[in-house]
Amino acid sequence: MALDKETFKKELRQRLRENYAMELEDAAKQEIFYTLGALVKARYADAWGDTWKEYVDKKKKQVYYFSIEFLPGRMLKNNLLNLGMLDTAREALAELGIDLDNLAEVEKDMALGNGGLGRLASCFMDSIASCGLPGNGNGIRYDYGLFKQRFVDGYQVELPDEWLQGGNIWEIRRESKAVEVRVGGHVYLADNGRGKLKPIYENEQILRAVPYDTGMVGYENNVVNTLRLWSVEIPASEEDKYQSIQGRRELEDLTAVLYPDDSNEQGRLIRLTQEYFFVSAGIQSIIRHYKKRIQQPISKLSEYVSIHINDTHPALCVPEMMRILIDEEELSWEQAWDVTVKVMSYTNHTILAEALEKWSIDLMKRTLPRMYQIIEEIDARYVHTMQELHPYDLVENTRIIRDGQVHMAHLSIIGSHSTNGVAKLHSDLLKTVVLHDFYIIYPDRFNNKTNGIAQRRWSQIVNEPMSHVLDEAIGKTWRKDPGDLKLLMNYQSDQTVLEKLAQAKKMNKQALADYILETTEIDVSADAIFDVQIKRLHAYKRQLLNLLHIIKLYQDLKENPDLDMQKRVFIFGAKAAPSYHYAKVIIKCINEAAQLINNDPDVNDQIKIVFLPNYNVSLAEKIIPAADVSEQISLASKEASGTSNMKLMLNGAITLATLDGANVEIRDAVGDDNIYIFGLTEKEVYAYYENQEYSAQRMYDENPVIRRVLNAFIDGTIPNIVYEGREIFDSLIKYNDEYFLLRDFDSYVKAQEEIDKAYGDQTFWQQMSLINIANAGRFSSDETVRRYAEDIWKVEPKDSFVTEDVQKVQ
Ligand code: T68
Repeated sequence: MALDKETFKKELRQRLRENYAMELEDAAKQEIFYTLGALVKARYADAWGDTWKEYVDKKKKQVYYFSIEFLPGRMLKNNLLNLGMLDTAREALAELGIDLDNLAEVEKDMALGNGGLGRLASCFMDSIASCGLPGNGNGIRYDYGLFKQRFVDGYQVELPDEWLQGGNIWEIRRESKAVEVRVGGHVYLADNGRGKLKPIYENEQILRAVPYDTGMVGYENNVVNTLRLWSVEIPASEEDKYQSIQGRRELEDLTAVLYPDDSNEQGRLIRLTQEYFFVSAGIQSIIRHYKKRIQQPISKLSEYVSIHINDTHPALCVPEMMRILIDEEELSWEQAWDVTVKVMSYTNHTILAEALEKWSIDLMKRTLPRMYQIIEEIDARYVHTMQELHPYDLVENTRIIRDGQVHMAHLSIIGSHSTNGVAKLHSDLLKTVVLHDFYIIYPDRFNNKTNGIAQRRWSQIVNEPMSHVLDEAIGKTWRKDPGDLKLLMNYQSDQTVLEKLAQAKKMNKQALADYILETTEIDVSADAIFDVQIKRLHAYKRQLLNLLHIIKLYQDLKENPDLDMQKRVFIFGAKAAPSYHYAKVIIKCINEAAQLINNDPDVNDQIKIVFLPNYNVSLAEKIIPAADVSEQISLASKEASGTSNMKLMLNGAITLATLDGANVEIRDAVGDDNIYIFGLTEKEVYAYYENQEYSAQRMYDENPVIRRVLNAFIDGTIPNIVYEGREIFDSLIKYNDEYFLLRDFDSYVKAQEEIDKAYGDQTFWQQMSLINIANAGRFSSDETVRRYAEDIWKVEPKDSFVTEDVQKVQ
């Protein structure tokens, strides 16, 4: 049933009266927001129930996406858009004197993730629902999301993210679906009286896992899937054991905080327990549902259920499934293994060796004794089978338990039927380098699924000015089918369209400039090039290379204030893991360089640095539509894919990139003339590793520009970084520049100079920008999840959901 403006207003008023006993005119922003949230939730409640009922009635195969991180950001506008209510709500609210965008700011970001990995999981949730695919998320409901970042004296300071304060309107606590998870203690095997062994648990701790469900609303298709997040509680039966406040705290802390790890594993007990907690709770609830509602033999599980292991954090899915099938369902090991491998699939998101997860045997045994027993058995059987077929070294290198550690990637590959990388280059590197030994053993298990983004959010919601220009030029079909953005290619030389796109960009830049002024007191001109690098702070992502180039420009300008160049604003957004010292040093240096440059009258506002604090999904939504240049400058081979590159391209930014991750595919999509590529290729990087002939010292000695730039870090040019500057200098010279910044410096500077020139020719620039937008459709996560669904999960979309259901929603 269509919701017209008048009904919308009436319902909003009515609900406000019911819930807050007040009139709209007296209500605070918060109260209106919560009321609107409840109204929206009510609009999809039936569809949510119906979707689930249909999956059950038709016994449809469902996929469960297990991820220790989900990063949805704010959900109000996304839900409004997907329900086909965004325009109605905006206009109706305006008539009541309320600005929707302003109201939407009340919602706290749901930031249960660090970066790309968690955001990808949320883009997938949106796309799975929007493609009408039967799929659900399974994760942890952290009480505190990723820390809030502030800068004090240029240093990063971390504050708790109290996102649940004030309540979360989207979730539903499902008491009746709680399950128990057992950790710690001892386990031994005894006869079960029927000729089989069963595990006997002693002194174990019982945790109660309570699910909170959030509806994942599909785009105008009446499908609402479920994101299930688990929270820990003390079971009633165990209350007596937790009489001390301290004991209760320890237990309740299990789901209190998200590990701000990014790529460096810290190997902490609580993290391992977190991993088991959400895996065990999730799998138990899947099996319970299967037995109760699907009622098929457990040996047929893989015909109805697919489980995806997003990075290795949920790798315990493999032994936990084995535990349930063997210990509880009493399958034989062989039967259970057959089912498990068919059900599981795994995505790898990194090639950095230090980020590959490993746990010490000792910790695993103490924390999860039954898991360890099962992993040991999987490992022993793997070795036994493979040693007949392959050389000793190959088997030793690929086994799960090695050098006193449990290798989670090995467990994931051996225990699943599919392992994929997240961009073509990354998937190739997995096969040829990182997981080469596994590729020899299981060639058929390896495949590529290039990442994608939820394009509706990253265009329609965040960039309305551009969306309207697109509607006018190519019609509205691109909103449902991003492939239709291609139609824009017909307007490459259409001055009117180019001009309108440029105006939209200018509006977005002005809005960002206003935000920058308000939050940082830095005054930037919307006429300058907005040059953007937004991503987690990590040495391999090379924010430092960006800074080195800025320092060079600064020195050039000091020497020649009349230098002929475009105005530029360098915009950064990045959090460093709290324990990642070097990343924090880089933040400090960027902030001090900003102080210096932004306040030096000689520079005359030609260049500015803006480091916006607390980069998160909502801030990305402000920055991305306003970007002219997208910095994707990781050392080739290190970035698995990247996804901000796709979001920026979709919003018409020109990519400045190394041939790394998905940048390679962006280059293929737009052609060499519409992207700026620089730096070593991945092959050249590997060649350096092999012949070890790289000398940063030599680059410093022989290249006066590099020398002058690096000296700025230690000679007082950049003030207030006595220790930090030295550390940066040493990392590049004394420790030989692990990420080849100096080797790529000249070609980076050259690419930047070309960008400067290109921006001077506005028509040329606008054409490049248009070509980028037109070719972004292939990076839609709709397409990505369809590939997963067909090739890996074998789940099928809801039949004919398009036409009838769109009408139903209206
Ligand atoms: C990212 N990985 C990749 N990891 O770096 C990025 N790691 O190239 C890719 O586009 C993205 O995944 C999606 O595939 C991460 O974001 C983490 O955040 C992480 C968190 C905990 C432990 C290890």
